[in-house]
Amino acid sequence: MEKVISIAGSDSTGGAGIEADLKTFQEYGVFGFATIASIVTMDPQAGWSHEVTAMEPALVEKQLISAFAGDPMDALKTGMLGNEDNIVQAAKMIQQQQVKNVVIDPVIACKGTAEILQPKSVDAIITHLLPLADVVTPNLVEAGILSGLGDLTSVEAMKQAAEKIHQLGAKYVVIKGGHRLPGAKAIDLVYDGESFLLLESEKIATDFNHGAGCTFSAAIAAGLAKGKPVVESVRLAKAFVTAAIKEGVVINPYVGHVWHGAYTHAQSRMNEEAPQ
Ligand code: PXL
Repeated sequence: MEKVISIAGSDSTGGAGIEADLKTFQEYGVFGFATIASIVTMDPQAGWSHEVTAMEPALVEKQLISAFAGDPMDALKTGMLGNEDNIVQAAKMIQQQQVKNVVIDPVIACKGTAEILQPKSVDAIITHLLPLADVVTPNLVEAGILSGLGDLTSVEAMKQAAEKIHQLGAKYVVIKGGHRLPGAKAIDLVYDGESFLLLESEKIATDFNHGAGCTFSAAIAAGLAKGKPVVESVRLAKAFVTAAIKEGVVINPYVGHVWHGAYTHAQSRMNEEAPQ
């Protein structure tokens, strides 16, 4: 069975982060491993603002050593790593283990807070992780920060950002235009250093899409682990996350999550009677 590891933050509400990744891996039928690098908490008393608490790098390293004790992983993805040391730690393990199919979700900004990583950590993502990335999956804000181009408001600007980010070492750059890009379509741009591919879908009118970014990159990693080529993995991940957004779930008065089981109709599973 294929094995995939997520090195990311925990979201106790179950929508984003490690929780999203493991649910997605399970839906893809690959075996999910995890290393918790940070814990993201949200405050209902303060407008659901997000706070990131990084785990101790030594504890991150111990988790990684545990996870990598067996046969090689078939894919790896990173998410909210919390600080510079944990970014370096993740990069060290990827290199030591010569991990293939590395998907870097450069989590810098999420909806709850415009920027949740310090500039030093952003530099560390650029220096240590992008050169190891088979695929990097920034949203529009993150692509603007990583490329140094700032606000991206058109497909043309996304293309320029993709070129810059590719120069930083990522083999495939997948920029998620999402709901932020003006216009009726949700446009993702895929760039492999030679040509641009635009993947378009209708924008879905919903506020219940927390976890979409994590789910998308986890789905790409799972597709790669199953031996699918990058572009096919991205296309399948887009279909997977689009279904998950369409069936978003209200969680509390502040947030609604994507439903990771939508694509596979997971809610209709395990309804049979127990064997006698
Ligand atoms: O969407 C970015 C993100 C990543 N990882 C974790 C999160 C969030 C946003 O809330 O909680 C754990």
